[in-house]
Amino acid sequence: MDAPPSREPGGAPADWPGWPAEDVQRYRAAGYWRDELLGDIPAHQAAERPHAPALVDGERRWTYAELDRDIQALSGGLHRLGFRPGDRVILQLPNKAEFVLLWFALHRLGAVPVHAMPGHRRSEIGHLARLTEAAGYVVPDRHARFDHRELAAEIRENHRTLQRVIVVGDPGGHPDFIPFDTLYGDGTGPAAPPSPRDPGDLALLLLSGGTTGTPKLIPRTHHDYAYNARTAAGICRLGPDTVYLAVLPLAFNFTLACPGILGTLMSGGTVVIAPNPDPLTAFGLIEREGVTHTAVNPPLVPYWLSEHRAHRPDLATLQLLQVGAARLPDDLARRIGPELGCRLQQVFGMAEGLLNLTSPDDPEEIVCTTQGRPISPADEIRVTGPDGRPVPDGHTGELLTRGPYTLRGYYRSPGHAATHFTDDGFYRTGDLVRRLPTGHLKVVGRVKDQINRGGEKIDATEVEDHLLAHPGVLQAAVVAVPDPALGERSVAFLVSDGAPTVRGIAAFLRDRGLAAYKAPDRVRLIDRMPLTAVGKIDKNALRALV
Ligand code: OOB
Repeated sequence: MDAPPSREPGGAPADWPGWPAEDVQRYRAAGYWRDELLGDIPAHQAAERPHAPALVDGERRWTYAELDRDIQALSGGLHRLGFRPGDRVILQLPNKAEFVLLWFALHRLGAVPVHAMPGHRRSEIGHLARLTEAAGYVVPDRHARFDHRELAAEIRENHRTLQRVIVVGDPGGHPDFIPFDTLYGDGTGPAAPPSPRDPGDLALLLLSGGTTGTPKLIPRTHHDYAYNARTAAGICRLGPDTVYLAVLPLAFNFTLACPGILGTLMSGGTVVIAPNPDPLTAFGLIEREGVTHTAVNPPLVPYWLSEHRAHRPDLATLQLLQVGAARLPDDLARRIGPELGCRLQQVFGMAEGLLNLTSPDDPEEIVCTTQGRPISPADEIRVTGPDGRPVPDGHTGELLTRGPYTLRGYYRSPGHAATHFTDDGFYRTGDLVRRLPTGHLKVVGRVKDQINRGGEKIDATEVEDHLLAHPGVLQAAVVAVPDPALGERSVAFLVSDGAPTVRGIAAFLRDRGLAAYKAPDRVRLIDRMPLTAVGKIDKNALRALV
């Protein structure tokens, strides 16, 4: 049976299954797990290289000593507000330095950041608040023409445990919301008492792309997350000279730890934050800051190539462009090196753990046509056919995995154990892959009921459940269809006694508090749903209609 890894309030053993005791021992003995606490990373670097540049956001800059000082002060402020070790705190911030500062300050205190994306709304945040019994919620004042304070007020109203709202910016008409800047105090107050956390404890909660209607939470420990970031940093050869540009959302596991922000800071390098994913913004920052590494998703690649052609920026410092989160077409992959003058690295990862990277040493053909191979020698891979038996290399099957940074079960969700995990602890990724004899994986499809809209994952069941609440909708099915720009788009097939439009449906889903990116791109009305032999909605038949 799984050994409980934690006795802390944030990671009570009943909340999530950890790794079995023999695996814990094995991962520690092999040196994968090194008893690191994520909150200690800035302090370690501040001792080693206090004056080296750590973080850049626009005109604001922090050396490691300054970063560590600010994190200490913030942790003291959080403690004075009443946050305690093990408390879960929902962090919903756009790409700003405050995300990094607060993330580490929460760790210093021993609190657990719960990652929300900037686009999440009442439905998603309410679910996070309920499931985690979060003690706090951190929001920007306004972002992307949305007033997050209004949402925060509504969430707090409906969730007893969630009393403290921290606003980065202007708290507006909410006098009891806490302005971020006041957390520093006068800068001389004591830091939070040393965190009593164990590296095996719950460190953060990531939101899964989901396939079962309600978004699931992924427990990540200090041990496994630090290992994830450190190993990826090694493969990408990060060091003190690395300048990493964070283009994708900071809350995304890819940007944070693959190797991203954590891998860079663990290596003594500099993190530069891009306020938006616009290629011209990125080019400007690459030139100004001498960026060496960055990461984007496949839909951004054509924009990078065309803007590069049009503006001819000087990208001489850029060594590696990581592309992942959705399938990068081979032909697009082949253009990156010659046109941008940097190396491509394909990244096939998942919030649940397993991370695959192509290596700077891989032949060009492998880099352009595979999604990499597992970063750890302890990653166990199975590729299985519909009968659950392993298929030979080169054949398509579902990817199953187990290892030192892949979860053994979701947070507070024992009911999902049987569907998402095998009896011996392998996670069923729902991805269809082919494995080459070299161990590299090609992602060729998926068995999970999900739409990958340019890297943003949409759980079909979650959207269908909301659609069925529409008074005019009798039956609903959401499917992915190929799209030249995003890779995939979502189409909702509806049996309806009205004539709902894309806009009408989007407004309806928005009123229900669903993130806007989950609204179907197209709506098709049909007379009746095609059914399979066992009476389930036949999504293959629906896809064939498009
Ligand atoms: C990343 O994480 P998630 O949790 O948003 O999504 C994971 C899923 C995978 O199971 C797979 O279906 C898909 O996204 N995916 C890819 C892919 N990378 C992810 N499908 C095809 N090709 C790829 N290169 O998306 C994520 C996490 C860490 C690093 C990078 C991506």
